[in-house]
Amino acid sequence: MSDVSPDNLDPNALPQLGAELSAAVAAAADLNALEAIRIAALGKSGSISALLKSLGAMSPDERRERGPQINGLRDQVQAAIAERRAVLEAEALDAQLANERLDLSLPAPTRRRGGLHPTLRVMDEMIAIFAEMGFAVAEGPDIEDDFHNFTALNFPPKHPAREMHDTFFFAPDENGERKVLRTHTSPVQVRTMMSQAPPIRIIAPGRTYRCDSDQTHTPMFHQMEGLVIDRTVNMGHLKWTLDTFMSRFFETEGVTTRFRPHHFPFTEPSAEMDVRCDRSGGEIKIGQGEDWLEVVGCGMVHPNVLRNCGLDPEEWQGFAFGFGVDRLGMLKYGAPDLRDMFASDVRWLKHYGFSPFTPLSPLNPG
Ligand code: 2NM
Repeated sequence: MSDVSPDNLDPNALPQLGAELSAAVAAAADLNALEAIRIAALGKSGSISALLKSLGAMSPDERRERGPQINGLRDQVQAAIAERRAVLEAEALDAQLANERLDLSLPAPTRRRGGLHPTLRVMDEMIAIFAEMGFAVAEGPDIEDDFHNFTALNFPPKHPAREMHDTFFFAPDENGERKVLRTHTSPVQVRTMMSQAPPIRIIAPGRTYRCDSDQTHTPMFHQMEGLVIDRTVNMGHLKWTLDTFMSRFFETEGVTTRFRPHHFPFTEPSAEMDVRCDRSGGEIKIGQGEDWLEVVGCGMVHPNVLRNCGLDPEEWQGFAFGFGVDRLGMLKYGAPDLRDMFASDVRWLKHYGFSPFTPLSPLNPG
């Protein structure tokens, strides 16, 4: 390396050291080599650190001249290292991903039995109940565009749910369009309304994604939404459908429910439905007691949504609802923390999981 000790005042010494360090950084073959260069230049006794320390002993005039040069050199080398590190880290990740393979042909130990995850089981129970009421299952992609996830559903352009903290956005594609991980299963309803002639009676179960994590939120969770479109559908039909579903799901005759006014962009009027419950014993019991638990969002499909999906609101109307599958499953089977649902702890899965051969419910035995 060139001699740029603090007393070497050759005006070319600093640029030359910068060029040498940049070349060394660019040639660093791996992260260890890069770290060695960083320590030699910017570490406690590194060459640039020594220059920075020498500033203190300089006369004010000298410092005014040398200060910006030395700091500039430090910034230049730091930036070069950061850039090289990003490249090397990306290469290391690519190599790791290319090498990681799971051999699915390995024979499974015969005494260790798999089971159904509670979410899957709960989803099957729900589908069985709605199927009895004449609902078909509809599905759509997890990766959605802005139109199907937001615009068609009457979200105003600046609606907070579009913002980064709630929605997982992909990097923009060549047309500048940012795809999203769907934040609800409503885009499935949009796709159904746009591709099938009414009357429509569907449920849309599936994975949904929001940038959120605590005891009651996980970045991925499962939703089930429902949609009925016909010529004379009203809130009474909605209430009967949800009341009937809740009684059957919680296997208690006559679950008491109440509607509270609410707001969603895609329904008007909108409501949240609560079920009567009892929290006095430390756990939640559904269908009795003095407390209320919010379980479903719902409403009459907004005329703008119908129009956006090619339906004439003068001719067709409908109701829609949505709820969290994992959350309702936790309430039914008494698991306290939503995050445990996705932790893949074998002991937890054994406790809360289901044998594939247990009948679904008294209504639908196997
Ligand atoms: C909810 C609550 C209320 C809903 C609305 C629609 C559509 F597409 F018809 F506009 N799909 N789902 C809806 C309504 C979803 O989830 C809490």
